[in-house]
Amino acid sequence: MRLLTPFLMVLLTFPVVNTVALAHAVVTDHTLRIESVRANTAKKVELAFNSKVEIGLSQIFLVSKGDKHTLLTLSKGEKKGYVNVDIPALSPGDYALRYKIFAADGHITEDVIHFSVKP
Ligand SMILES: [Cu+2]
Repeated sequence: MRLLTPFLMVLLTFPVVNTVALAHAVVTDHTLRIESVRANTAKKVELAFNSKVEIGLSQIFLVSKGDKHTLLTLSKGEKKGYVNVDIPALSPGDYALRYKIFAADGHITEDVIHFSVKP
């Protein structure tokens, strides 16, 4: 029993950890993958999450050259878990969206999506 206990703990912990991880808001799709962002043209990008998102508690920053962060405006997307973000007109170059998404379950997910603006 002494030896078995650690094994049982591992077996019991794994499914629980898995379930919790699945409950977090994770980007499953976003329109930046499909369409490119044109230079000097403001654009609305839709991000799809696998969980209901609390818009008011979530933040998306535009990261530009020199690690400059700009807070972007978010709005509710058409479907559950969809968030629209307004990307301002940008000059050609490499950018990223750094997001902190607050899921309905109270967890925060942070990640970065890279994209480039073509001339
Ligand atoms: Cu969670």
